Amino acid sequence: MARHLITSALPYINGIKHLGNMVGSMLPADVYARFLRQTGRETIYICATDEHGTPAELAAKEAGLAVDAYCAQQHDAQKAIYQGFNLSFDYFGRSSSAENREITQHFARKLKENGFIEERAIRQVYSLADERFLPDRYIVGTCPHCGYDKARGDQCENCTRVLDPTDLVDARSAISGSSDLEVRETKHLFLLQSKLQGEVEAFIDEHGKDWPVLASSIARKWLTEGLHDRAITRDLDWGVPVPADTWPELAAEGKVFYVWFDAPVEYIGATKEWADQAPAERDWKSWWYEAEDVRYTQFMAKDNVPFHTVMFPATELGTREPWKKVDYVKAFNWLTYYGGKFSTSQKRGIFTDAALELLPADYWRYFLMANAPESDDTSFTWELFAASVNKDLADTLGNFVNRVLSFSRKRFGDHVPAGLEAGAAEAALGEEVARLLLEYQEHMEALQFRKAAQALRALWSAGNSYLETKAPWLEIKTNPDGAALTLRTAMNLIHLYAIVSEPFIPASAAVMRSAFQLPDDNATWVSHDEACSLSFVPEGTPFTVPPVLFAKITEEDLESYRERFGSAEA
Ligand code: B3M
Ligand code: ZN
Repeated sequence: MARHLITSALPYINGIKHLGNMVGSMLPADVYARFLRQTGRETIYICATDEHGTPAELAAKEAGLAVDAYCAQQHDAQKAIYQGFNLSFDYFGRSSSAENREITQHFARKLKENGFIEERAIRQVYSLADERFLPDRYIVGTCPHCGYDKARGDQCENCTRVLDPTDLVDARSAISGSSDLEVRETKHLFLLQSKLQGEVEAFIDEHGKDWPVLASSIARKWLTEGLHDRAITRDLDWGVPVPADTWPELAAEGKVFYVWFDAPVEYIGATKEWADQAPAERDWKSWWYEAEDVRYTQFMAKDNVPFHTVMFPATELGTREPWKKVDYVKAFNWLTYYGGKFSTSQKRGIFTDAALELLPADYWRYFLMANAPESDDTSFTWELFAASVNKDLADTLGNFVNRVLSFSRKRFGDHVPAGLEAGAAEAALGEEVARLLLEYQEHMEALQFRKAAQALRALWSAGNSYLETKAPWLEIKTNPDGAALTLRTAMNLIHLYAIVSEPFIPASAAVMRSAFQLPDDNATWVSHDEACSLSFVPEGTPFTVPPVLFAKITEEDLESYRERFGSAEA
């Protein structure tokens, strides 16, 4: 049986992520990892903060901190939020780790040995006042197209045109403001992707055919445009240094690798960080090197697809070593906020820290996954969110659990009642539940999360329909043993829900599960037969009534959310 390796795109270090980042990478990876573990597959889920590059340097500067201190602080802040969302990483690492430095440098050496990296001289802007070369983003000036006076050297934020630093009028350094700039020649390392075009194409032909169209079409588009050789070093203080044993001159000049060169390598680096915590039990290399029995699934938003399907595979292929390459790329469209972009810089939309302050993680997890932007963008609105939480979580699931347990306790005490043997209605219910469970599993195996959520919802609804039909609150008057059977059956459903809902709503699932004091509740998943017979919670099992699982979102709540976060009208 295959072992499963799962990674989600590494959240960039420069600040707290928004819900769009969450649903486009980490959350679906977590749901999938939980499902695989529950269904008995050996699985590791690895992620990390992506810490290098100019945006990290700039954000640190703005925060008035040294960049390493800034990254350490932001890493901890992000990690705490992901714990709050119940993301079950096996390891959440840092791309600035020693492990990543070592492996990234190894990759670069191998690429050079095999003729896929070469030094080239390029002309770049040098700031005499700052005594350093300036990356494009560190140069600001007036846009030649629209006249905006804070345009950056790579792009004008105002008219969105892509720029070259030499296009700017009155160019100056973003660090010191000095306009004492000159163009100098400097050497950089280039990854000769053009030489690897054919091999990457063959890789996509072989693996990409099973991927969602979103992922494979982006990969093919890039290949059709042709792979260009790419500068993979930068003049920054912060990054993986170019190894001095291989490029002494560039190392002496303080060059570091470009962030997109070392970031994907951190998937491997973080796996090594994980293993380094318990070297006796964990073998990072077995997951990545000659790992034929590993199935590797990546999660990411669509803008990250080219780097993962083309650039990183090219890097891996060029080492001429048997590094594990991605088997399946699950890519996502955008989550929008009332149809507009979530924006970190403009603080538009809902950020993950604010979301957790407002409501428990399960509300977000369920809503986001049930509405995941799989085949299209999803527009977040508070109205849709409230409707979905109130109807599915509060009315359908939460209410079922509470109603069944409190009614049974009231009439039969705090043990699962005995009553009649299961009859025709229970047999029909069992069959229906088994069928829906199979559907649910199939969608999860196929990483079709919206459909999986639909099937899960249908499972919850099946319980409600059964309860409405049997109406134990009436049955009790004429046929108490029949009412007891109904409640016992419903309690079995609650236990089943506790198990199968866990990937989506792990905290609530744990509460449901702990309602019954079963002698050995080590069930990981529900088998077909168990679903049919609905008899894992035997009569006489003690139970407690948990507090209300999901509170409804009221009109007043809605008002205050819209006011605080803005909405369509705002
Ligand atoms: N950090 C995603 C981003 O910031 C980027 C992903 C790296 S995955 C190796 O858009
Ligand atoms: Zn402009």
